[in-house]
Amino acid sequence: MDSKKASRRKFLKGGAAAAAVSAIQSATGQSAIAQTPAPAKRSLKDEVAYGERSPYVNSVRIAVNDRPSPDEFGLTFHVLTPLQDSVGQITPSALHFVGTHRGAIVPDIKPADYRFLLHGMVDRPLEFTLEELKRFPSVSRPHFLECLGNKSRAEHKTVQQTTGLTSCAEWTGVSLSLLLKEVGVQKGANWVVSEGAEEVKGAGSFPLTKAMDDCIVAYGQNGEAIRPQNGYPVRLIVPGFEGIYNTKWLRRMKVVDKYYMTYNDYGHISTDPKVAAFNLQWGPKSVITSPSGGQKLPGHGVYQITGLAWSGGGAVKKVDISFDGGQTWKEAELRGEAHRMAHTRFGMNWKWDGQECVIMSRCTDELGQVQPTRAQLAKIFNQPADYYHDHGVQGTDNTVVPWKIASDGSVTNGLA
Ligand SMILES: Nc1nc2c(c(=O)[nH]1)N[C@H]1C(S)=C(S)[C@@H](COP(=O)(O)O)O[C@H]1N2
Ligand SMILES: [Mo]
Repeated sequence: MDSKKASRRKFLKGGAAAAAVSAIQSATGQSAIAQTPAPAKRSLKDEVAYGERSPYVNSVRIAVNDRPSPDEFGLTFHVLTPLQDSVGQITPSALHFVGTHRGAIVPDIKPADYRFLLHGMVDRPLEFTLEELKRFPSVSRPHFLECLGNKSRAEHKTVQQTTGLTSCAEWTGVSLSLLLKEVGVQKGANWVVSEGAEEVKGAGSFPLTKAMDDCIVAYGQNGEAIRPQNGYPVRLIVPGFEGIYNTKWLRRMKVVDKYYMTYNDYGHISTDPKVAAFNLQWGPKSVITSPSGGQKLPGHGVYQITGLAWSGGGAVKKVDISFDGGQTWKEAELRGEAHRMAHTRFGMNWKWDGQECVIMSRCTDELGQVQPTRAQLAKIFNQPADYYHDHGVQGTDNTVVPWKIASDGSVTNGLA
């Protein structure tokens, strides 16, 4: 079947927009990963009470299948967001990635029993109920979360596997700084340690300057209560920092003079300056979500290259796209509001000529930080250019992910 001809016919018949739409539909339809779940039969009463997505929409999370499971939820290490199907900038709560690890089961916390204790080097330690937290003025902001484990590797087939441990939701709650003012932070305090309610507690330390800056003690996610897997009823949001600091099922925060080396802090807070530079806060990062690995372009013609960009350092300033392995770059359009520490949609109109090529995106944030390629990172650390192919990236991996488009339109991992 001559797909080039077919695509040209469509192009002539329906115009550029129709051709692009049909190309993308067929591209996502060929995703090797998404499985159609049997549409659940719900009663009309349930449908009226709480809406359900169309049975024709079958985008699903998948397990990280290359790491053994220590826990009971999902029987997997972490659960990946289907970025290949994403539109816009917000991840639906049901598709938000989930960090499930270290023996944690999803705690069942009754809202009436919930308490948050704020203590340590403070004048008046206080315990808040959920209702009390809701009596403070609320803030609502979109922020991305990203797990340190979000590292692309050559053997990953899809963008869900290379990059699916990041999501972006609108979080609603109380400014942590307001609660800290309420308890009165004492002189000499420099760090906070926060703790979750489950057995392994998910405790972690981060600097008081961050706690006083823009953190949210959140009870809302995308306009409703936080989902149990994401920390119901209350979690911490530490914008731009590694996922692990965003303590779910938040039970306690202690204001302290220096970091505690908790179980979680090992491997995250580092005294080695080379590694420390790549921890705590995410650098500028982006990935092309379509076309991406596992998809197939049905023929040459007009497409949208689209993806997501974000940075722990603030707002996305610009995104560039390269078609020649990173030698030359062309600025993409931002196709949504660039919020600070939030996924930002970018796109570019693109006419594929049917030739083999490698496409990749590069984010620049409001601080002027530029997302590196793996070769550039290797140069900084004085390693051979292909070092990270075998070793992976230490610390937070914000390196460029290339997609290779073959002349038959199939898209594969350019790191391979
Ligand atoms: N209490 C608690 N909080 C936790 C964790 C945990 O295991 N327990 N995991 C952390 C890690 S490693 C990550 S990446 C994020 C994931 O948040 P999400 O599951 O809502 O995506 O939660 C963090 N908060
Ligand atoms: Mo994580």
